[in-house]
Amino acid sequence: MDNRNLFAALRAAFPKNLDAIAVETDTGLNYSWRDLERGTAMIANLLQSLGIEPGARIAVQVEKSVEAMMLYLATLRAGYVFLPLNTAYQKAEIEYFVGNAEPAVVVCSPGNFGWVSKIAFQAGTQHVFTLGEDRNGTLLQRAAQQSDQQTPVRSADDDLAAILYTSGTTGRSKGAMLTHGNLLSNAEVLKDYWGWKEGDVLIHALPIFHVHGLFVALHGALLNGSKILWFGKFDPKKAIGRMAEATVFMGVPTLYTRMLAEPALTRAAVGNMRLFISGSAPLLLETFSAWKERTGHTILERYGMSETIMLTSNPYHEAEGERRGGTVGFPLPGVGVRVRDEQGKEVPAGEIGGIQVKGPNVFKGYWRMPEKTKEEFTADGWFRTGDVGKVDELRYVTIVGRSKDLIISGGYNVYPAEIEGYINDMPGVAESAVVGVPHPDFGEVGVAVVIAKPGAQVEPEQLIATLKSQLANFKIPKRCFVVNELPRNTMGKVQKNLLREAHKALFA
Ligand code: MLC
Ligand code: AMP
Repeated sequence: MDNRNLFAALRAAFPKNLDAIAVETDTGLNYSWRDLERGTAMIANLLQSLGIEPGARIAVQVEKSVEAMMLYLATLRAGYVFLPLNTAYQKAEIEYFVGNAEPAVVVCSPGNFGWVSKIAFQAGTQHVFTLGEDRNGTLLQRAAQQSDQQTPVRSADDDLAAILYTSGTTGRSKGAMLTHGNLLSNAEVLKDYWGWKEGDVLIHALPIFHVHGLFVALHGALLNGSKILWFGKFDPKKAIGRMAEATVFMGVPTLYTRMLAEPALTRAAVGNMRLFISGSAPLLLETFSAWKERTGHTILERYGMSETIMLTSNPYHEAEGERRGGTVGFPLPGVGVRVRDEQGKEVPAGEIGGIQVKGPNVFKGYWRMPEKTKEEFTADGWFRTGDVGKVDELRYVTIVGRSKDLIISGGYNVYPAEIEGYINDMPGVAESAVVGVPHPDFGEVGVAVVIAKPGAQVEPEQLIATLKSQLANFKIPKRCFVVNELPRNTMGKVQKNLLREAHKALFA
């Protein structure tokens, strides 16, 4: 059997000269390929020295750093399962993920050790380490005592590599289980499809706890042995400032609109660039066109999700077709995409329905939720994405909406049902509805519409402040309205479309 361990495949693509620079950070640090090789070996040895079972989960909530990336690679290398967590998550959110995943190891920021370790120990986790932004914390102290030699474990396509929590179509967060085969096959397809070549340099400006920054961007560069210009946090001025030395950029639409607001974004500034990729949220035609006008580059939009990694992409090579704004391109090679109506019947080309997907990229199921997993697949084995769209005669896929009640804000997913749950628990609140409305910076943001209990007084500012103390900041509705009633249909269901319509110009 071939070793399908993802780390082993990425390692095999390192350049011959291990002393060349692999990562250059915005704080002026340089890491060679040898540093990545040695650092990941030492962390992998540390994990293996803990005596934990193969397949154990390593949950990680730390600020972005090259060492955090190495921790991800070391987890793969040692045969464990990486569980990344958004740094914005607060106590209740972490309690749920850690309780559900039962990780053997939790790694958190030094400043959060108090509350995170308490949650972890209560969930039965035996090992809690810290990792700070500046190469500080107990993880690296302990890893420093380990050997820098380690043989990557052997993995089969079906072995778990990562679990990403996502709310999918409804309800509580579910852990999407991704295998070495899912991640490696997708990375291999994209390397070819996006024309990665010698000399490419990637600007990495996304967080590394979701599909886009952790998998698509990182695997892309590493599988090509390409240097990474590393940004701890996205800064439009600084990103543009490095483009003369880079060739590939990946971002969510907010990153593109923020760069467009910079006068420094000129044709000359991007003269060395080969490819701009957008995804995770709809790219407005307006942004697509403005980018082309200003830079001469046609942004390549692609479509993906936690459960499937990348499933469609606009073409890189002109011979395969043009990059069409407003579409997410073609199903990737080896990936099946089809559109079905509500009865599960095939719809004609160009007609709208539910997007379904099948292929080596599709996840293994939701962690410890076989019933939920079954619900999301059709009888003939296709995964229901929860996105609504069409495939035209030329095979271009267009997403027109979502059947899942989901807001995508600056590339992060916000589930109205979760926010409504918190609001409804507040004293004085009878009921609430959270809807997404257009926003010039984040694309879409949440707005809460709330009904107070008879005789009770609900203050919007107070409500928002309470939510801020409970939930990740990007989930907080940007506005709150207290009203007497919510629009309902004859079945009594809240008509969110009418609320969206009523508030659509709030941030225009
Ligand atoms: C930050 N804020 C947001 C927000 N990000 N509000 C709504 N939506 C967001 N995405 C708010 C904070 O709550 C805070 O408000 C204020 O903005 C400043 O916070 P910040 O952290 O300093 O913001 P900033 O650094 O400007 O972050 C914006 C951003 C970031 C766009 C750079 O959100 C980001 O990196 N987004 C990328 C997400 C991503 O990688 N998605 C990929 C998912 S993978 P206050 O009120 O508290 O001050 C996926 C699959 C696929 O979807 O296909 O790729
Ligand atoms: P996540 O759960 O974070 O993986 O989010 C996945 C969802 O993001 C998909 O189901 C889509 O709704 C959305 N998405 C990703 N890429 C695009 C895109 N290019 N255009 C529109 N929506 C997208």
